[in-house]
Amino acid sequence: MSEKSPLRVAVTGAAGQIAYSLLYQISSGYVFGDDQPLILHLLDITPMMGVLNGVVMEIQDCALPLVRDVVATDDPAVAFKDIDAAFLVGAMPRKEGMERKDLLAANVRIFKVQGQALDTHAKKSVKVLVVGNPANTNALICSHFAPSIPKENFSAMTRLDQNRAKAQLAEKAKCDSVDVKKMTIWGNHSSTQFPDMSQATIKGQAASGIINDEAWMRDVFVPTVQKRGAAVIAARKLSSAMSAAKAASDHMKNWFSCTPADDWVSMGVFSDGSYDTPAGVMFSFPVTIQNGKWSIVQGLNLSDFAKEKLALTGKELCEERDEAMVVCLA
Ligand code: NAX
Repeated sequence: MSEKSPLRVAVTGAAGQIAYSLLYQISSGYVFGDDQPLILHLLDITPMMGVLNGVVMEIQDCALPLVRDVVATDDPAVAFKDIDAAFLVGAMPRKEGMERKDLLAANVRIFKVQGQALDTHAKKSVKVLVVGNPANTNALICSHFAPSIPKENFSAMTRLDQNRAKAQLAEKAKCDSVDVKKMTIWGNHSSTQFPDMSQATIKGQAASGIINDEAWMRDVFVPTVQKRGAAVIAARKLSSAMSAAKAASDHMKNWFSCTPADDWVSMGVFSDGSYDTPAGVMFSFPVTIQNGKWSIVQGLNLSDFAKEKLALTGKELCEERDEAMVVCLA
């Protein structure tokens, strides 16, 4: 059988800590398949080119059978040339004394430039996953400045939150996380996100019936998932990296193929107003994927508690969008 032609896969923030785990997972075949050759396009900022060179040396030293070439650059035009997939991980980190507003403004500028470069240089079929924070609003801005690429080709990562939630449910129910399905993260990848276990199943049975502890769900489960990132920083003195890379890999793996018949995944995607969410923001929904195309799961019953949480996280996303647009148009 003839070999598949290589996929061009861009990773930004390629000298950073998430990329350090992510690059191996992509290169090993986990994401795009173990018969899919790859050309890696690695982007970072100019001062990081020395470090990035070290990462390229390590990729070479892995002698990975699927990696056919590596392009390392500080120029988005080169990084995004003819790419099929983009993991936009690179972002400005929060520095001491920095207000949330300043962080948003700095990142909006980065994602405006990257959106413009994707528009000009990437394939129109490119699938773009934004990991760098604030991920949902960065994805929105990126898409806004790449009008020739369909809006459904942009998404923001909430898969880490979904994976964290599955792990918490599995621990509580004394099962494996693979037994937990249909776990939903609604809204923003921030502390306003709503991890919703009401539709989740454990070995095919309703998780809420198995756990049967409403107070635990509200007072332990939801805040634990919402604050897990901060708990990892407190323990590791560094933010989540291995688990973030795994989640980014899971997200893109499903997006390039499908979701199993008995499961769905959570992705930040363009809201069409489903479930009374604000249309036009990047809102995390439960989605199913067929042949590389996602659709929002419809017809779920939401409790008043859930509706309240969705309204709160939707309001935050609208505020972020409005602030971001002011920066972009300035
Ligand atoms: P690091 O600081 O280790 O790496 C970030 C890299 O991005 C650095 O090498 C930096 O030079 C590079 N960079 C900065 N500006 C760039 C630009 N304009 N173009 C290309 N590269 C650029 O951070 P890391 O731990 O890897 O985290 C990366 C991002 O992921 C952060 O914004 C972080 O907040 C976000 N996260 C998002 C998560 C999610 O679930 N959506 C979870 C994990 C993580 O916190």
